[in-house]
Amino acid sequence: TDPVRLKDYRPTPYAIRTIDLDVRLDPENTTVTARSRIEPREGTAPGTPLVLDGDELILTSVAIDGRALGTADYEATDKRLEIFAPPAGAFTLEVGTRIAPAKNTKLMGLYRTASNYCTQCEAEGFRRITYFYDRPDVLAVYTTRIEARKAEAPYLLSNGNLIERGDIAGTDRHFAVWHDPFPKPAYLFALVGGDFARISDTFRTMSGRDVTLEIYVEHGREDRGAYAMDSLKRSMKWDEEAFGREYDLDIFMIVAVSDFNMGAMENKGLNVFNDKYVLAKPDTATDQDYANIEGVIAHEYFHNWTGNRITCRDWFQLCLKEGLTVFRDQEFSSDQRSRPVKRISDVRLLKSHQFPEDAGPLAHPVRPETYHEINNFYTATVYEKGSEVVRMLKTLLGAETFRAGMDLYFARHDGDAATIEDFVACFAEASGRDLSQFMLWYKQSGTPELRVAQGYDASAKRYTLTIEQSCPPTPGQPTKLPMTIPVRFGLVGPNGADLAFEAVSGAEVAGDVIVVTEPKHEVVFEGVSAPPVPSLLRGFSAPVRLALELSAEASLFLLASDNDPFNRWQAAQTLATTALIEATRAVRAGAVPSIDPKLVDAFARVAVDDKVDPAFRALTLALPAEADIAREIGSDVDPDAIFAGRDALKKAIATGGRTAFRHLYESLASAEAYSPDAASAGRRALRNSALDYLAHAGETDSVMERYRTADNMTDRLAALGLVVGLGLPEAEAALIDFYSRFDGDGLVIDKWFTVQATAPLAATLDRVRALTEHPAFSLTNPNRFRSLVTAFATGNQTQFNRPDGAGYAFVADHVLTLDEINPQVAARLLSAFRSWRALEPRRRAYAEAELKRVLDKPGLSRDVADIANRSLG
Ligand code: BAL
Ligand code: ZN
Repeated sequence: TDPVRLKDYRPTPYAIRTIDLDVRLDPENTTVTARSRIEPREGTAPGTPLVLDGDELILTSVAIDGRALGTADYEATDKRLEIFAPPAGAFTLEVGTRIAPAKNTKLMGLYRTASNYCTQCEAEGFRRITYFYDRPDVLAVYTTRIEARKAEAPYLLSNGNLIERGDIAGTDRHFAVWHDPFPKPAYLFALVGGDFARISDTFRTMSGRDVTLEIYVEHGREDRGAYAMDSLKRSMKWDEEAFGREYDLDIFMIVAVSDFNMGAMENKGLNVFNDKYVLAKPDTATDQDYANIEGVIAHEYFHNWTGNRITCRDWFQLCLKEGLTVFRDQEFSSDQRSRPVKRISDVRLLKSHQFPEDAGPLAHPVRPETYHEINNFYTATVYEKGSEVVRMLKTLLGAETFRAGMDLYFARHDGDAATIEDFVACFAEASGRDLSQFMLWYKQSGTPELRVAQGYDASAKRYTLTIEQSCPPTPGQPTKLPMTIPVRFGLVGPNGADLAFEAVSGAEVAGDVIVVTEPKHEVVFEGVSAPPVPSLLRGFSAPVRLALELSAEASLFLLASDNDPFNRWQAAQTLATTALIEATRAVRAGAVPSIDPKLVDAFARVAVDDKVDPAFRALTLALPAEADIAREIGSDVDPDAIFAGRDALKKAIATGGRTAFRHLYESLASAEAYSPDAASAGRRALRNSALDYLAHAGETDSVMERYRTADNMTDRLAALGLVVGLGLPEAEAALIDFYSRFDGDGLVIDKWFTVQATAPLAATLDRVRALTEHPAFSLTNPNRFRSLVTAFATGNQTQFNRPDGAGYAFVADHVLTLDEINPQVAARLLSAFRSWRALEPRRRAYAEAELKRVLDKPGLSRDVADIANRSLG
């Protein structure tokens, strides 16, 4: 089939101004009546057909202005409804449809979760509820009446404000009517009906309005909602302070559900959440869970302005709301926690998820120009790289001008369905800069590379940086144009302070940012008193790869002395990466890797440097992941060799730093009650890192003791991960103990599945296969499925990439099975193959054969077919 193309964008011939929905909930037979006020747009010729989207709908009635249409007046399939000749001028269309939420396993549209009803409409789910213009540039005012049996659904919720509710006399049913005054696209519609526990609070906005806040959770989980509520209130306040954005309805609701394809959804006034991003208490949620909850609550709330008040013209503009909103939630978390620690965590995520995407067959621009299935574009590129692009705008323009550009964007486009051009134009106007070259960040895929060489002329006190940019070919884009790349930098002098310079030429340098725009710059600094060590890309000021030959001494110096914390962390990563590539090479050559004692010593010193924030130390001690090393190696990858090389480095650091780690582990013991704040979480992370190294030095006694005495999930899970991952003799007993403690608690059992699925052991595949038969596993619940099968495919480099191909076959089997149930989650699983071309020939052949086997299956969903096609393309 033909793809959808950005260049083919046309507005609809008709506008839909209002829609009144009447939804009568029933598991097998829900009826939906949609009454829409429709008018032709300017220039639409009278009699132009009205063509609405649908998906798996049963049409029961169509009427215009109160008159039922005859079968000669329209054509209905389960994919579309065409009214051949609508009246000239405005008219009211009434469409009746029937749906079966209990049979909806795709979890798009209206579906069942536990014994409740909920909806997911982004991107194209509303068409599974009624026939409509299911696209983001059709903005209507929604009034929603919901009716259900009172016992089945005591709560009936939708977008906006509640305007009426009551019992239906003489029946066991009741109803509620919600009205959302803000025009919105269909993807932001939501409806929930069910029985929940409710947590309530209020927030007073900056203009003094009181907003009711409600979080709905499964009965019995009331004690797990406090952190989400607290995060919500902090988000609301932060958006007022940081961006001047105030909430606009009288009520803001969050509903936590256990069956959800995505993380959460920003429906106007009624966010629906995967419950893993709402529910937390210390003995069931890790510090990472708490941080994720804070971030996702903030993200969905921030969408109220960046996404809802200003939405996207078409799905190609997805990054307009997603990249920007990720940027906003990252800034929020930075302000709530530690900025450097947050930055490092975000860059780790970018490098481990987005860089591989950009380097493989699924690479696409931040704003793609074609798609077959939009669900497959909710990617790290659109989200995380999209956020980096916004961050670069701020770096280039400065904080004040950036804020002025945002203010202009909100003022000018409130109520619009906008484009990336609209967004960037606001910053061009606020700054007076020409941002046309900057637009390439939205259009060109692939990770640019900066090649840097340096020279110092002592007699002239002149320092030169030669900077060359390039970008590798990516699907559909064999050649690239040079981009605008902000390089934040410092010239670090012998005492660790940045050296001053008297003049600079060869590139625009604004403050501490070199603005790279040409294929090659010779940046000449005059009046530099001593040979510096360059600290480039401070704070990771651009999402690029940096190729700069620095000696180990220079990297060690930066690790100890750079005043930019990000680049101190980066220096450790660079040192470790170099060592890991070497070690991997040695393993493949059949040799024993030799590890530089200076590196070991540097890691041990970082571990016990009390002047440094524990969270930062923990991040510095975390070696690059196997997938990161694979990406650095780039081709002919042997995951077993990478694992062995990494294990050798880890053991060398563990053994060499044993005393330091023992000291650290003991000195960080705490008698305090658990608190999820960033400082306490940092101490736990560092202590668990010390435990990890001790275990790798063979001191495994501490691990089981840690498991038994843990008083919170962070510590218990860290210990369980080590016991199982190292295949210690106590593993089985620990797994049985863990299961029995948390039996019936789905989100915790997910952790139990993941620990087993990600163990780098030869027996893992058989175990995972057996666990798919476990009563707690489920093909229909996305969290359960992902915690086992997707975790195996994406979190277990050696076992997914088994040399016999059995890991690939297992995953492909599950892609095919799940495709018939939930294509979106199946397609996501298949993208685990995205780096297959970089593998050594034998594994590559097995992976390719499995991708082909998937593609050859008749009746494949568009979601899975698209990933399979592009992966092989
Ligand atoms: N809009 C889909 C979920 C999210 O990014 O917030
Ligand atoms: Zn989002």
